[in-house]
Amino acid sequence: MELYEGIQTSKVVFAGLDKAGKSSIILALQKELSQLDALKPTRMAERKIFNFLGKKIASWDLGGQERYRASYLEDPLKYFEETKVFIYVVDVQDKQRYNESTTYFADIIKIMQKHEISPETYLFIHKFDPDYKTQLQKEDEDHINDLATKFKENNPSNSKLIIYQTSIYKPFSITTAFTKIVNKIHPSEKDS
Ligand SMILES: Nc1nc2c(ncn2[C@@H]2O[C@H](COP(=O)(O)OP(=O)(O)OP(=O)(O)O)[C@@H](O)[C@H]2O)c(=O)[nH]1
Ligand SMILES: [Mg+2]
Repeated sequence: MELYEGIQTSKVVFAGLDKAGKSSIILALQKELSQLDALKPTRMAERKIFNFLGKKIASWDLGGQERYRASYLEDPLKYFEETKVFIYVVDVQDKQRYNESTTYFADIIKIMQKHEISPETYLFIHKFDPDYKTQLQKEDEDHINDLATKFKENNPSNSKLIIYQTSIYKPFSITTAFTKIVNKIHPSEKDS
């Protein structure tokens, strides 16, 4: 647990390529969707503290531009130490960069393993917009399944990779996923 003003917070790291939608997802979790239009590419790591279901969350939004990616991998403890939850975001509509994205994911997993950091790990297959979903061809569905398989292969066998399909055009998809995630790290008394 991290301490912030003496209060315990759970560190949740968001990573993924640039433009994957990480900062948008965080705005959705903060119920600040009106700020979406003003979003700019994130420079390095942006930390925010917010409440979700009455729990304090410290989100670390790791800007995904190439030059920043290298610096997280070079100084992993600074960014990944004490991570409770690791959420990797991939843009499902950016097929050209599926490989680049799985490679970056694998790099982060490897470096966390090396430092014995083992957060709960999730994959958000993002930009799964309602209209995108209806236009999906069988071929696209196969690609997405392959993508999920590739991510799973790059995740250490001892931790399960849970996958959610999300879209800012369906904010509920984001808050539902995050509710499950938060409930898992903070089980209510009756569950524990
Ligand atoms: N169609 C669609 N676009 C989205 C969705 N989520 C985010 N976007 C758009 O994708 C673009 C990039 O979003 P950001 O949230 O800034 O992406 P990011 O991952 O934070 O990017 P970096 O900060 O550069 O790492 C913006 O134009 C968003 O409006 C989504 O679910 N569907
Ligand atoms: Mg960003």
